[in-house]
Amino acid sequence: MNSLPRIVFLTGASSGIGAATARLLVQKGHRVFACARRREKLEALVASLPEAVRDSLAIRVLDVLDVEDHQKAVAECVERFGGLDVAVPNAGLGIFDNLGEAALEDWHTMVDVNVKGVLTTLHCCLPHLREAKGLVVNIGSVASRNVFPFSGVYCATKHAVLALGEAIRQDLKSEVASTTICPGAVDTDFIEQTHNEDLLDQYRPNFKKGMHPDFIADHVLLAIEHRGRGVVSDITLRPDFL
Ligand code: NJP
Repeated sequence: MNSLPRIVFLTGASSGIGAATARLLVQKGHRVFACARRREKLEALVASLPEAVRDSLAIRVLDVLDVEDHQKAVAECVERFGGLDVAVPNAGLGIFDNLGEAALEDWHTMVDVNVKGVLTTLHCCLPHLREAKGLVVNIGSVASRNVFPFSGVYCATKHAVLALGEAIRQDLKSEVASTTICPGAVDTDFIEQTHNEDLLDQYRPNFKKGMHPDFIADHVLLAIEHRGRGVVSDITLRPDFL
């Protein structure tokens, strides 16, 4: 891996964990190519930074499901910053409902974004990561190892993310390292994707009491800055109240 600063390709940068990660990494001297669909949120992210570090953040509208545009975005990142050392395929969502009542479309959306989107980011970034002896920081979940009621398909997608991190470790270990961060509840917009009103009323207070997204960002930074000393393979982070 190159010496500091690292060049980071980040998805899901418009809110929550992704926005917190972009903000922290840039303030710590790294360069971040930050992608998401909502341009106005990405612009607000830039505006939230001190002027002196704004050049280290590039923003790019990207739907992670658009494979061709994903390839273009990665090429633009390399062109803009001169390489790519770290991929953080953070874009993801959970739509919670009873398995017997959920819409097939919602299952497909979760699989598409949380699994196929992550795989697309990885595939597009891999040649550059291999060249840089880089790092993938996946955002798994406590749902990567457990199954919770009303979130079975979400749990299945996050099991896949953890498996992918282990696959990177096994197949690419001399070239690319992998870290999977497995958080419990984080206070972001995440729960608002659920349309089942009863579950929303039940779950919202728990997510509100969840970890601050900055706490997750701190561990993305830790994984990146420890590269070269040892690999943080996976970390589970839980809120104080659990
Ligand atoms: O949620 P939120 P988090 N193409 O809703 C983006 C995991 N996690 O920060 O496109 C591109 O604030 C969306 O951007 P936009 C979770 O599974 C969370 O909590 O503009 N981007 C937004 O930036 C996920 O993997 C908790 O709408 C797409 C971002 O994804 C990660 O943390 C617990 C997209 C979602 O930001 C970040 O989620 C846990 C698409 N098609 C794991 N679809 C938690 N919050 O409690 C969505 O264990 N995005």
